[in-house]
Amino acid sequence: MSFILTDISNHIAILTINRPEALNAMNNMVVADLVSAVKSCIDDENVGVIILTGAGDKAFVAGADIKQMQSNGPKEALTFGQMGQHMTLLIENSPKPVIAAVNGFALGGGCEISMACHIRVASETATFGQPEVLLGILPGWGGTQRLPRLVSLGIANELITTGRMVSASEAKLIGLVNHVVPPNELIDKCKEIAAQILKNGPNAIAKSLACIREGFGTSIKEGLKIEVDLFSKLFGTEEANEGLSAFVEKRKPKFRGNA
Ligand code: DAK
Repeated sequence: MSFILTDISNHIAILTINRPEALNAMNNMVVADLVSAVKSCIDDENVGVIILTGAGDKAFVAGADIKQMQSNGPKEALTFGQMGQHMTLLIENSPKPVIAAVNGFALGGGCEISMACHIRVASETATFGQPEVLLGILPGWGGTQRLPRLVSLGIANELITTGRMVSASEAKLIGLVNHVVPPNELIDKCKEIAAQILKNGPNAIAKSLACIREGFGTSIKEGLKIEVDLFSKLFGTEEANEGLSAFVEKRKPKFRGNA
């Protein structure tokens, strides 16, 4: 049995991390199951957008499994760290947008998973934090790298060195999340964003994400090179022909099935 529940409809895959009794804490098996579920969605032509959430109403993911880590030596920690980094890179590099529906605690590895997603929508009850230093460790699934890129250096320095948790409204204020909504509207809000995305060309979406990801942090000159390269590659494709012709013919483009 997998720790990840998968529900696919209307080209949207909802992946639910299902270990509510431990606030969806990530052990080796949960990480492996999430990797496999995300890979299946990436390979599934019927999926255009992935929504990632946690089971229950308390937690998105309360972090890596502290009970498992307690018995880890450096060798096991290295394997676990590499598995986690592979998981977060798989999400970040997904050609299909991944939306984090943060329904409660997103702490440590949980905050890091949400930051690897392309878009974050939080329930009003969500809480974010990188409390690793309280445990004598540090954020090891990309927190030290992605948090400063999302919220600025000074705020990341404070949040990581104090381990202070922030509410959903503060997360919105510092740019950590895109939207904050009441708990019962969380999945609908994510689906609404997904539906808007699904109207657009899948290849254009994938290449846009690649430009943003690969250009970010490089010089503007390097970033523009990446952009013009991927931009020009879209021309002559069936998808761009359809989008451009639809405009000229004053009709809606049809990029995928009946979406
Ligand atoms: N791991 C394991 N179990 C957890 C857990 C976690 N992270 N968080 C909660 N649980 C379990 C609790 O132990 C409890 O289980 P039982 O005692 O009932 O068996 C159950 O979930 C319910 O939790 P609480 O009873 O504590 O619930 P409360 O509402 O009172 O408190 C809380 C909720 C979220 C404030 C509290 O549970 C809490 O502080 N949890 C820990 C949060 C945390 O510190 N998260 C960061 C973990 S460190 C690595 C790279 C990355 C990482 C590790 C290695 N390498 C490169 C090697 C990542 C590290 C982390 O994420």
